[in-house]
Amino acid sequence: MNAVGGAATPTPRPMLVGGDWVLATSGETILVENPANRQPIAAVPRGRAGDVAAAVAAALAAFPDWSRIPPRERGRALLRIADVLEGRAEEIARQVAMETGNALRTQARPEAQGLSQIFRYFGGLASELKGETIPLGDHVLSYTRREPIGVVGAIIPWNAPVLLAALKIAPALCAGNTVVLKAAEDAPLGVLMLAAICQDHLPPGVLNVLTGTGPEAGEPLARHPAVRKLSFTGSTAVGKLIMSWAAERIVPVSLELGGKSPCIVYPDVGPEEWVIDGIIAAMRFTRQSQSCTAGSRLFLHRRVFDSVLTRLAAKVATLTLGDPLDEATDIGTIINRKQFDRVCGYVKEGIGRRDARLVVGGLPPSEGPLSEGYFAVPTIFADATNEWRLAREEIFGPVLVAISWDDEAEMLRMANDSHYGLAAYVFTRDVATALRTAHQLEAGWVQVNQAGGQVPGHSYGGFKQSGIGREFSLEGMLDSFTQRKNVSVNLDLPPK
Ligand code: TXE
Repeated sequence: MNAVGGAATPTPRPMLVGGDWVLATSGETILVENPANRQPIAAVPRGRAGDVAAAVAAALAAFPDWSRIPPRERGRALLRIADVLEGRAEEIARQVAMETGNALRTQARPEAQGLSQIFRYFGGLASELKGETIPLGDHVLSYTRREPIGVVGAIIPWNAPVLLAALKIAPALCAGNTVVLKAAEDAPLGVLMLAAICQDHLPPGVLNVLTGTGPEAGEPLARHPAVRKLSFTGSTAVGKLIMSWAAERIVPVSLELGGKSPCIVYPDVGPEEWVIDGIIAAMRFTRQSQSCTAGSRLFLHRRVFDSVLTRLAAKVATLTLGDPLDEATDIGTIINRKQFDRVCGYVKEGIGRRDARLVVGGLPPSEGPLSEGYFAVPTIFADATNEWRLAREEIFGPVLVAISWDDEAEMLRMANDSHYGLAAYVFTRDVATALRTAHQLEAGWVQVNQAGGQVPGHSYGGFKQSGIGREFSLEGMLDSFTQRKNVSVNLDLPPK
């Protein structure tokens, strides 16, 4: 987000409330900037409490009918949406690349292509919204039903905007809830495209998508008394606020928050190409490491420390930064000025430490084409300790710290010494070592000898302050978006 729109702002792209495409009641707008050149690309409505109230009222009105539609019919609506998303993935990808600065080839396109998979996966799970029978004897029928919760308030960030929107919309709707989703102010455009595609296949009010800032639109949504479930992805700081508001009226909350994930390399694998590629993928360098699952603490065994770092630095230096829409670009830009300054601050701090060794990268170029956008250079500091601020705080930018180890127990202690517990990566050819390590790591999502993204079916979510609840999975839909009701029927009535 850049500024409040004035006379010269582009015509705003409206938001979705009750099946209608509307502007903010105040008429105010927010400019969306292309972070690769800092030029405005669009304006969106600056929603506030009144707009939130209208969206929640529409979702509430749509709930009785939508929740009573047989689940498989709701599932079929999601499957129809999936078919359209498949055909329009490229259009969405280009929009996401322009507003987020994520490179089209490496990030925005795979993200947009994943949307149809998510809608298909959850659409197909409609038949799994089933309950249990409890064996209490022939005279009683006791069973549970999975019922929708009501109006879901969903708030998402900008780092993978359409994917994160889909992960809330598809399971919530399949389970019979209605949704009010607030897009992130920095990346609302792809989400509005997704909303338009969904709206063509849904009754009015079932899905409502608002644009606006966190305090002005997010907070009124999270605090609205008619919202019966909160699902949030974003920073741990805002996650805590969301949870406190949920506590005020006892509504269930799912939180997908930050991370500072360990990436562990055992000495039986060294600077082999697949390991180097795995570390780069785990660090999500091609998304400027703006990922909650970034493996941003690299624990290299002392025996392979130098050899892995040398190969890693050489490979990282070959990655191409540039225009996100250029097919040759591997790495795009940081989302906005605030995040860019933050990332640069951490790089400066590393450079300023006498005990830190800069292996590759550094501060962004101050001249040339890259200086026109928020381009941060992939950076690695070696000889780090787990106590450094760079090793403890989520940087959300391409700054990796490498820590050497030789005692497994001590390495695991350090890996777990974080208030986060989202992802972890382990590289070793020894299966027993891999599984022993995976089982001891305090992380909700462990990858061994691979570092790809989540896929539908993974049970994904965090331990500790990385969050509560799971996404991407059947259990994510059932636990996050349904509530159980037990019904017990006495079958043994006395004769009349
Ligand atoms: O996140 P925010 P920001 C982390 C990462 C990053 C930091 C800041 O460390 O550096 O958070 O990013 C809405 N009430 N992650 O500032 O503020 C906001 O409008 C209600 C990790 O972008 O959490 C947006 O829609 N809502 C992360 C969403 O919350 C509020 C992804 C996320 O914004 C609000 C993003 C409020 N008071 C950042 N304030 C991940 N888990 O992947 C903001 N919002």
